[in-house]
Amino acid sequence: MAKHEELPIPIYDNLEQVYGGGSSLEEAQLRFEALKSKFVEIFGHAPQLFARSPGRVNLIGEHIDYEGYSVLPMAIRQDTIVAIRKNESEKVLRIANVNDHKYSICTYPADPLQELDLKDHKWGHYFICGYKGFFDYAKLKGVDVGKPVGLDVVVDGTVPTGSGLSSSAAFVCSSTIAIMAAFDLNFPKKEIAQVTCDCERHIGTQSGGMDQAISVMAKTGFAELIDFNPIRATDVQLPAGGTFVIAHSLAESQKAVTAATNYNNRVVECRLAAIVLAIKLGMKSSEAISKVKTLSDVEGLCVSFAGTKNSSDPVLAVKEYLKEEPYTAEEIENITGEKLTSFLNINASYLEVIKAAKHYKLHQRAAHVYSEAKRVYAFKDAVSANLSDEEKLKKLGDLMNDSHYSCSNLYECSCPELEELTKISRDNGAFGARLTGAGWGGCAVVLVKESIVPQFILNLKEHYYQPRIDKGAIKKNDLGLYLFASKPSSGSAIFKF
Ligand code: NG1
Ligand code: MG
Repeated sequence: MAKHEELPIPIYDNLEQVYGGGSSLEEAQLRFEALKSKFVEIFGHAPQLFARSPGRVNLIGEHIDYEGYSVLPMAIRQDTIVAIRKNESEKVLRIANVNDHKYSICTYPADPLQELDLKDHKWGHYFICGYKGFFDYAKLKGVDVGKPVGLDVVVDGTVPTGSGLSSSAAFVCSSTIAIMAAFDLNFPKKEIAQVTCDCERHIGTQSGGMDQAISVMAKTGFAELIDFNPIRATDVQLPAGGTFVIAHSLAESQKAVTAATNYNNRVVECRLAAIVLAIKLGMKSSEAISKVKTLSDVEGLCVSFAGTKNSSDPVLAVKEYLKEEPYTAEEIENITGEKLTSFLNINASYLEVIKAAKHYKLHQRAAHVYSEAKRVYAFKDAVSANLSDEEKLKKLGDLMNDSHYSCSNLYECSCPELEELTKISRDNGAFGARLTGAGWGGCAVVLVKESIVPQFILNLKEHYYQPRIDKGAIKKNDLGLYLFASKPSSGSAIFKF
């Protein structure tokens, strides 16, 4: 039998396989009907097909996917559905949203070579990421898709935006898959996971591939260990008796807008840390500059260094060779013998980072990445260890707490709201709590004993959310959008009815 990731995206003629039965199925039926009506209302004809992709919560392994290290997310039930129809008579892409108060219709030329105006960020840009990526990929595979035609599109997303639950990947993946299906094409999931990761970089964030990989390859009932180069997913069955609660800090993290000082800044800091470390470990600087892309590229060198110290811990090499005080650009250039602006001239977003950065915290960022990479494997090992479920849950909780402290202190991607929320969670009996996704706002993921979940949610409501409801930050009736228990749900799917 072909492996899960070798299979194409499943095509269904009903909603049951994805949305199950009972009230969630009824809810899904209503959503699809409303989406279809909206489509007919705007474009005057019914959609050809639908594609859906879920958001995700990352359980552990933060800010290490772009460094080549494995991560451990699970898909959530919230998703993005894209309804689509080819429109041969129009040469435009018309992208509408069921929530037209918040997202007004965007129009783009039907030209896969168009450049996105990143200074003028529009929600429809994420669809264009998928559009550009689809044509690039078809070309790469030697598939003739003919001349670009117009597309009519309506989007319905339920993943909260700017929350670290990857609404962006859910949107990019469902868009790319919808476009492929509209052109009667389908590819193995692992290829689509890679394509959609490349696609999303058109928005300007230099992301790793975690979000797209889990969105495309998720399976109901399992978290997945995602490896990169090549992309691979391994099922992880979580211990019984524990539930992951997702809680929004209500601080919105607008990653596409703050990239230069937050997300892309860390990507650049990691790259510089990797190059400097490689040079200190004996690599010629010209070789380090041309070959070393990620901290995982240097791990081999760290291990042979650490071997002389009788340990194989790259964190030791970081302690030995990267100073704790932040590096100035000049200090780094003295080590590399080349200007940052010359060797980071690989893409425009790196140059934006250099312009905005005062200094570079190489020691702290590398220490986070190497220690977090180890925690992912410790988490996976704890799940399959010979322990009682309760003991396993305690271990997982401890690892999640350690991951949070590392994100907060070494990677500095937390914020006061996430600190408060994770502390309240721990004080109210959680096994562990951590920020999830890029951070700087967005959600926390909390591991809670299943039997106390209702009480835990009440406590969080009282201590974290009520004061904010009182101040009018959110409406009481909307609380369920910001605070909910989550089970691992299924990945991308195409629907043709
Ligand atoms: P969020 O903020 O959830 O989109 C981002 C990246 C991931 C990963 C995490 C941090 C994108 C699309 N996703 O997730 O690849 O690096 O941050 O672990 O940029
Ligand atoms: Mg995102």
